[in-house]
Amino acid sequence: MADKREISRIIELNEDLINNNDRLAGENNQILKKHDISSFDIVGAIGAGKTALLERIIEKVSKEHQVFVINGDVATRIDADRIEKHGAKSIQVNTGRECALNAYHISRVINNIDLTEYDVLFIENVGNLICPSDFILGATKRIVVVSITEGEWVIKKHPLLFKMSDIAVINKIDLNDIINIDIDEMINDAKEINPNIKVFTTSATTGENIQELIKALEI
Ligand SMILES: Nc1nc2c(ncn2[C@@H]2O[C@H](COP(=O)(O)OP(=O)(O)OP(=O)(O)O)[C@@H](O)[C@H]2O)c(=O)[nH]1
Ligand SMILES: [Mg+2]
Repeated sequence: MADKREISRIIELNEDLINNNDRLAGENNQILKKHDISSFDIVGAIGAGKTALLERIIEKVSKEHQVFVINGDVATRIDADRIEKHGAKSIQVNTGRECALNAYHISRVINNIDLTEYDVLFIENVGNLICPSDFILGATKRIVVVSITEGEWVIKKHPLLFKMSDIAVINKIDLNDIINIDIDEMINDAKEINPNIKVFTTSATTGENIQELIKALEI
């Protein structure tokens, strides 16, 4: 078992990691601002519909905006391939054993593409409602996505990401005829955790409320 000194060294290393991440995230934010790029970090549960929502958003905005997407995924490039079919450029970052993207991943990408070609950046994080809360990435706004199929308590159970986000999306509302949960209760949970958060209930399948969500992005 680790002794007290070893434990405090581990805590210090962890704090260093988070401090370095925050510094790099600040640099990312400056670079993106310098290029006038609106940037969004999308976090959320596995399979909640992050990529499907991005597909719908990109379909609607890609005539007016040049969009770049960074897709975080443990192992595949499935999401990046999906995105590229909808009129945006995309790069997949495979995180392997890490359960979230960090600012270093984003720094490597944005320092290796021609940012003058884009005015909107979406970063889809690895599907996870816990790990991304430790690592800010440098995007201007954070969007947290859950869906009604994760159960009506999913927001209450993961308050941290809702505290840190500007927009919350409750997706897959088209399935509520079958699931039959109290969606208003989920909206209240998000507002109770973060009174400033904007909440949207959407269906990436039917397109319901996607336009309203796009309006809230203010791109
Ligand atoms: N019925 C319904 N299905 C949806 C909706 N949004 C996404 N799906 C389906 O849910 C599954 C997961 O969607 P994705 O967009 O891959 O979800 P994700 O959050 O990007 O998943 P990961 O990147 O793997 O974490 C797919 O089969 C989608 O077609 C929705 O609004 N309604
Ligand atoms: Mg995805």
